[in-house]
Amino acid sequence: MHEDNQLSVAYVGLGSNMGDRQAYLQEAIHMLNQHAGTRVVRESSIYETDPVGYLEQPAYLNMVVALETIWDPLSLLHDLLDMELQLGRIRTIRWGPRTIDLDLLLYNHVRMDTPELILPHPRMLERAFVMIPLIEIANSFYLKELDVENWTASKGKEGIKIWTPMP
Ligand code: GSY
Repeated sequence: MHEDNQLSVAYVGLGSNMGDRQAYLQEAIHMLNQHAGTRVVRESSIYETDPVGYLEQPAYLNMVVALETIWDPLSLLHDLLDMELQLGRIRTIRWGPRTIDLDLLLYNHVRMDTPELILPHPRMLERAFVMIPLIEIANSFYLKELDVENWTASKGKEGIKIWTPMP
């Protein structure tokens, strides 16, 4: 828990490309809200995105949520890893398919670099599937140090589209 009991703001990236992808995203949001001391305060749209990195895998659904939490960054990270396990995430191929991926992207204005956790997330600026939903919901206060204007000008939205479930 945070020493001063203050609420912190964290942004978490969600991704799924196995099974009922939307149900995994919804279940993850439910688990975050059920977790004592944490609540989801904003949700981006859901995007369907072409796989990045390891290409021989199905398309992902990606989104970003904003949390208010009493937990410090490492406790929150451990809780996210725990939720991934509960949702059936098995780490086989490093960049391979997964039921759910929960990435801690930003935590207040914290900058840290430890073997366990790097903040802001070290690869987020290379990933349109993170940045597009993040920019949709993030308070500019949390983005200003990330040179987002430059990012928006230089990157396309190729392979990323708003996802609408089949009726
Ligand atoms: O980093 C998260 C897992 N992941 C993703 C993802 O969430 N979305 C897309 N589009 N490609 C990805 N490649 C990996 S690994």
